[in-house]
Amino acid sequence: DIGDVMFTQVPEAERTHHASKLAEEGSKIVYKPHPGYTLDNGARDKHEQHFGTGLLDHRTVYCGQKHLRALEPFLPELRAFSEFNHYDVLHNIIRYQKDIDAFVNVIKGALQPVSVPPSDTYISTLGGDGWTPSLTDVLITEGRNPHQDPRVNLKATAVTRTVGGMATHWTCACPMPHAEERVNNPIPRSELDSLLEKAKGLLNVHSDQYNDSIRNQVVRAELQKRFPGRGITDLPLGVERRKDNKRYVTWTGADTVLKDTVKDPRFKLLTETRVTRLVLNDLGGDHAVCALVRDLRNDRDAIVVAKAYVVACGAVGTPQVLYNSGIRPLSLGRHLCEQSIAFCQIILNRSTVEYISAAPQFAEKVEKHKKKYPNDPLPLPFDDAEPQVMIPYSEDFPGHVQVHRDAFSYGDVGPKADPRLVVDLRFFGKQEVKEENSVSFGPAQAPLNWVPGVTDIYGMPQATFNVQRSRADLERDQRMMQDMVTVANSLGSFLPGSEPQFMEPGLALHITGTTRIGNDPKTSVADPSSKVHGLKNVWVGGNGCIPDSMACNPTRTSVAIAIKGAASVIEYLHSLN
Ligand code: G3F
Repeated sequence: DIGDVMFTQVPEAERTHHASKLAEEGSKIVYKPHPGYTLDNGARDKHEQHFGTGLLDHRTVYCGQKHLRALEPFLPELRAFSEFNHYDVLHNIIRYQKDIDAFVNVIKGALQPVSVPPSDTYISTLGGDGWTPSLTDVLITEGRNPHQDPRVNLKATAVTRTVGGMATHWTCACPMPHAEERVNNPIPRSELDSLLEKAKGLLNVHSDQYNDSIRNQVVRAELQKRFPGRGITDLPLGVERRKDNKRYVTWTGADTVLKDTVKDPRFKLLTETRVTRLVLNDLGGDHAVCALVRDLRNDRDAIVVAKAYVVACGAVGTPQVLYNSGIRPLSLGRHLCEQSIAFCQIILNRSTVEYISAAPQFAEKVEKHKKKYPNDPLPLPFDDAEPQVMIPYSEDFPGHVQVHRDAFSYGDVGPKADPRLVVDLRFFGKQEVKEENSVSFGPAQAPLNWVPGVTDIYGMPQATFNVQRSRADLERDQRMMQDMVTVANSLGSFLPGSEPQFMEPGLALHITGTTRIGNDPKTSVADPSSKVHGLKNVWVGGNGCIPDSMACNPTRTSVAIAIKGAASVIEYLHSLN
């Protein structure tokens, strides 16, 4: 069994090249559906030409034992592609660029909730004799968490378990953090500035890729006129318009950041693998000697021996792996912050539509559209890019605001309205840094009625949240909601069903602080270089490293911190020689 070989997103030329070689060898290729992937028609036709039959609308190529010999000479190359392509940012797929609402389902499918209290399994309407838990039963349903008090849960927190992680579907928003969002960061100011600049480069951040969009221009101009002095600009995004077709963009993801790195023979990717724990040396426990990993396909354990270890499994997964490794500094999982989200969608004002029809700067595009679609009542070309506008964090309005279209796991429009007129408003609020706001994994920090034998669905210690918004947080949220209503009303009317609302806690997916960096081992997990306090060769990475409360999207800050961390790994490796 050679396993699956993926052609996903292999450049067209190379894809057909391999395809024809394989066809010459007379091997028969059977395609098997792969969730979330579709081929655009062009690629599909080419495949059909080469293989004649057997193509479904997906990209995975399967071949059985008897074709192994024919394939053998190409396997190393195909495997290399296969590993590389697991990383792809899924919204680079044309299907989702054409229909952003369809992408909501991809995100929903990718997100796996973290702590689901068993109370959610009570079925109050279950009549008859079906089994339902009694008051005294403690429910140990696989993956559910009897320790989770729903009142302090981050119910919408979720993780993406795939190579490339959340980067396979993230929004790519990369604003610069405001000074108030980096007060606890132990990295000196000017150094952090230059790291943030480097992060911008790695993430390919641009603020001008939506300049040509009519909607972007009118929304931005309207907001700038109504709210002068708030620094309204285009949203900095990890994105670039494609050179060969300006209609589409390339979003940044692990694939664009790592580029050729993955082709380095020293790079090995273990998919479908759980990192169980790091194993520390017996004497003193001051360094890791190996990582214990489990191949989830056959439940076989293996050890990985390295000189340096970096745990970067997300803001919940990283402290989870450390906890399971017996690395449990006081601050682990604590000082957790998550953002509140106020959300609504509006339909643009009539006057805005009239303005677009009459504005000379849009005349050429509008004329062209009218000519092609004389019955369309709207003056907006179907391929006009969505608005991507930001109201940045400020002392007076300490929230991060995105005025855009982003079908995240919510906010699809479907047949409700003409999507060209819909604008989403997302306001992200901070949370005070409090030690007691936490995610915990086991008895050391567990409540008294601790139930043993509870693990997450992967057999790891179950994450339990204890997060509350303080009075100051709630008052700030209230002001933020008021601000959102004012801003929304300036642009249009609320889309029924998407009226102003606070979203479920955790939905921002921006947890910070759980493995925070700092100089004091009592209040942080790692030093300013992300090296875990007290350990010589273990580093952490990801949003958990951020020691501050942030309103804006944390990725750029995490990447900045990680660049410094990477330099310290290199320095450590050199010191061994
Ligand atoms: C998006 O619009 C933001 O840009 C993300 F950062 C955020 O995680 C998401 O919404 C959550 O709803």
